[in-house]
Amino acid sequence: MVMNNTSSFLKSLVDIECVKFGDFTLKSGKKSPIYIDLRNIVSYPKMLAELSVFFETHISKEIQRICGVPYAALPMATAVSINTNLPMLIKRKEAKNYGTKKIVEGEFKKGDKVLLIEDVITSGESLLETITELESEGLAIEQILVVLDREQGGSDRLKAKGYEVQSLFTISSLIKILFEDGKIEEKLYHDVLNFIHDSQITTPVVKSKKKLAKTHPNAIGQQLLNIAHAKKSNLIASVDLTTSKEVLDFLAKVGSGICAVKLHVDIITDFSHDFVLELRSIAQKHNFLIIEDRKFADIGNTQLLQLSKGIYSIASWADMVTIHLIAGEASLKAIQDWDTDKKPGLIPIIEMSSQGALTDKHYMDNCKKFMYKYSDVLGGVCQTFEIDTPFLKFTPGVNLASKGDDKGQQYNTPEFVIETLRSDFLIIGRGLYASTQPEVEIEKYLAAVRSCDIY
Ligand code: S5P
Repeated sequence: MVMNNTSSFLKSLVDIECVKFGDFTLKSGKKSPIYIDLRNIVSYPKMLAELSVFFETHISKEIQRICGVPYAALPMATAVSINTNLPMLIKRKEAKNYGTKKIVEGEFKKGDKVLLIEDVITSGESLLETITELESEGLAIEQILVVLDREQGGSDRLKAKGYEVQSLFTISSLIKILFEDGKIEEKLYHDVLNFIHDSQITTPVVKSKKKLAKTHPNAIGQQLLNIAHAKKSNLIASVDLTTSKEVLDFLAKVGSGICAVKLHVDIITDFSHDFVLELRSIAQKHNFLIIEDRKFADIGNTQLLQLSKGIYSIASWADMVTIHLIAGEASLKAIQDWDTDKKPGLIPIIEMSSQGALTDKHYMDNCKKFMYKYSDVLGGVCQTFEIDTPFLKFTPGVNLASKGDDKGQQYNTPEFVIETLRSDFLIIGRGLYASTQPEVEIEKYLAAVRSCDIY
């Protein structure tokens, strides 16, 4: 029989160094008087069992499955599962080989009600990531139990998205008990309270598409923003398929959920004028724009020829094109100065998603020095680089089910790209077109981006 006593349990957390006091420097560079890492509990089975009893008193009757946020909460979830006989699921954390491994291990059916267990909540980022992945598998998040709330804004953030977080302990209740029991001095008690007060994580302000459209300098950019607002979608499907039929069939399935399609027209084996006509017609039907990802990277004169001539005659049908700025300002200016009836909006590639990309800070800062001067420029393709408002940030390397491929591509989740990288538009390739049911898959991406409230 496991005895349960809050005060003795919390004091034991200090004894086994899951809670430490001192002068710590956090990843952010900020100083903290307290350090919390509950992973060490695995070395103390009795405490793990005790923790499980704390959890059990809170579990809702509806729960059908238990899942721990990897890794710290996995043994906790296991202990609860054994004690309650509620079956457990494991959500993978490590990179998966594309399409070969499941993201959730264990038996379940769609709609199963899940209890999600987490050790510590700070910003709520890892909980949100796990929630998105479990929901994309059809599971319903019924209850979220956390051992310790650091009270820095994470639970409020989840609440704003409709998820209630219940915590066994809060950092202030922890230090209050430790102070009252004489385990810490009064000064330290107040230092920790002040630290909590000064460490609130503010939810990133995501730019509204409607507001941006009003100030965006480029008409095509405004059109893209208005479509995104109207369709409540900032998703751009990158269709790297190689026949006209495949491209058009795919767009018929996802067209209603995207604000633009991005093509690599030079990989389409049967490219023709008819294809362009059909493409434009489907784009009009579903109200999305067309980006040709040509990544121009030459001297001005050559770029104008590549835009207007050859079998593709890109400028005659593309609403936007991508362009590298490696050739310098004059090459960009050449397009800006090009006097023609039909000129696509320009999306410079500032920072690439691939492993080892040479687009370092020096390069990006140099792009920044001149790119905003040209009204043909809509914004930029980048990852961490910050785009100045009202220009637009486009981010590829987005995938719900994979962390990367074996050819250097690196992926982030839609939520991370919106909330942390603060991107305006997400470019999704294989995440959609490699799916056997893209019309189903796109709903998962839409649910993820819509949960970020960006319209
Ligand atoms: O940095 C970049 C820039 C681009 S435009 N990284 C990218 O992956 N892209 C393009 O986005 C790439 O050429 C491909 O068409 C798409 C990503 O496809 P996915 O299948 O990896 O999602």
